[in-house]
Amino acid sequence: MPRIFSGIQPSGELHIGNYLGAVKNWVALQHQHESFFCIVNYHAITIAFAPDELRRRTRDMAISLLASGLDPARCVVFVQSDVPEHTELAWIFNTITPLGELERQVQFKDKAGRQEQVMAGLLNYPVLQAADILLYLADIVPVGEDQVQHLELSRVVARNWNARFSPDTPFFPEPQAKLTPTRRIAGLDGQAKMSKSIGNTIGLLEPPAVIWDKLRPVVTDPARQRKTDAGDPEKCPVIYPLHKAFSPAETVTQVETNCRGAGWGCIECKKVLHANMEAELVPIQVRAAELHSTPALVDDLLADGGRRARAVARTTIDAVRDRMGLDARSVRAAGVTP
Ligand code: AQP
Repeated sequence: MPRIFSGIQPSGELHIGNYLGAVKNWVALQHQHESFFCIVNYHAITIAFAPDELRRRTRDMAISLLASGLDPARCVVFVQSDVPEHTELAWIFNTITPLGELERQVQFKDKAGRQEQVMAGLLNYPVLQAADILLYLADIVPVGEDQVQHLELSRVVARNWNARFSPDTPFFPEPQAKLTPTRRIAGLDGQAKMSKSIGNTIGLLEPPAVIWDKLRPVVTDPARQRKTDAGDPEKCPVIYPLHKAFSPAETVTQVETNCRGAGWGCIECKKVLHANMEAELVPIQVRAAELHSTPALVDDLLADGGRRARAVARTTIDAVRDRMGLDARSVRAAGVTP
């Protein structure tokens, strides 16, 4: 059974871009694969953060993932810092990753441009990501489109390490990205991707009234100045893609007809979307509220996930150390007392 791994940063509230681009896919895939889903708090500290807030957001992220449908009986849900092998493997991979590969990563250039001072951790972010994935020897990585370049780097890392330390039979698989039909959800500004750090998001757990306040002013096809103007759904950057994600196929067809034929105004169209979003999100919000009232249960689930993940990670690291001459056994074999 191919193994899958994916991660999400506890850098803010889980938003519908994360949900549609990644998490919804994880929920479906957990039934078909041995699956590891990680809250990547070591990634989240590559930009400014407050420790107490990070702690709270880590548990909140776990609640959102569990409420979305990740089932610890079917998959491993855990926190990255509970498995120290992630940083150990990342260091090893840093020694075989050319600097130029990191400097040309689009996400690095984008995030670095928004920082006053750029730390080395931001540059090395994709190396840690390669370690996250390869530690579990994962073949498939369900992610949004923004992560495709990082995945390419993970393949380069796997290839470089295999060529050097396991040339006859590749030890690490070269993981493949698995995208959803909603691989890139635009933010409420209609331009940048929806992103926690930009703040152009709709949170998965935001009450329907708040979601409506956010949807109402969202830009639609600029050619539609009045309700009677015909529009083009393809030029509607936020609402039409969200209809495709949340509304049934027959509603999407109605949206297309009523936009092109000026049958519905944009507010009417947004109301239909809002109702369909409410139908999908409210049950998740109810489950999240229940989990919020039992924080000890959530912590126990994460601790158990950490133990299960660590057992797998340990096996990989032992094999890596062995092949690289880093294990105590090889030191002893050379006649040196450690
Ligand atoms: N707008 C998006 N559309 C589709 N997929 C998205 N993802 C993120 N934004 C969108 C996918 O969600 C998963 C988890 O993302 P992450 O939080 O680990 O990192 P990110 O991509 O950097 O997400 P954000 O919201 O933009 O966080 P910040 O602002 O903290 O960096 C990934 O699979 C991602 O592709």
